[in-house]
Amino acid sequence: MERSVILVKPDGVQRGVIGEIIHRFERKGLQLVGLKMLSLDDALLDEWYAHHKDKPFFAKLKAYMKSYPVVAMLWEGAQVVATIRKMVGITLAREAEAGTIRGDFAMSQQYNLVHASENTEIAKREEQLMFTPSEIFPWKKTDFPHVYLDEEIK
Ligand code: 3AN
Repeated sequence: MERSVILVKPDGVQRGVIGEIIHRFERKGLQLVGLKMLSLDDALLDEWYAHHKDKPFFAKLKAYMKSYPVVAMLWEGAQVVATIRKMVGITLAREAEAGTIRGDFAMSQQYNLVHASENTEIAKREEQLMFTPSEIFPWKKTDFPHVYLDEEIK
């Protein structure tokens, strides 16, 4: 099944929404297969945000992402990358749809609480950058027969 990497960013850790974010994904029926707190460094951020390295906000973005620890999560589910992007909302948080994480809890373009893998290819790269194999737990979630049809999780 598909996996997506989520970071609760420094503002999300400071604002105390780690539990809220986990709660939303759990209630949705997604499966948590990796979870840790860490401080990001320049080497990881340069790879993580390589597509933003020429943007005017890159230096500020890096300084912000290093300012406090983040919480990294790996979530699994059918088409989970797109599902989570929808639940997170658009980058400019004050214009994000009500009912999304950013729409409900944030106002800023930079301080938008959470990072979510953009597509399945990026999700695979981010999983490898963020988690070692021993930090990933493919446990059997016994409620799946109540969450999915059999053919949806083949
Ligand atoms: P998203 O997180 O919605 O996928 P990206 O990948 O475009 O957004 O941007 C990555 C992060 O860079 C955002 N979450 C946000 O913190 C920051 N960012 C994006 N655009 C801007 C901007 N114009 N000014 C300041 N920070 C920005």
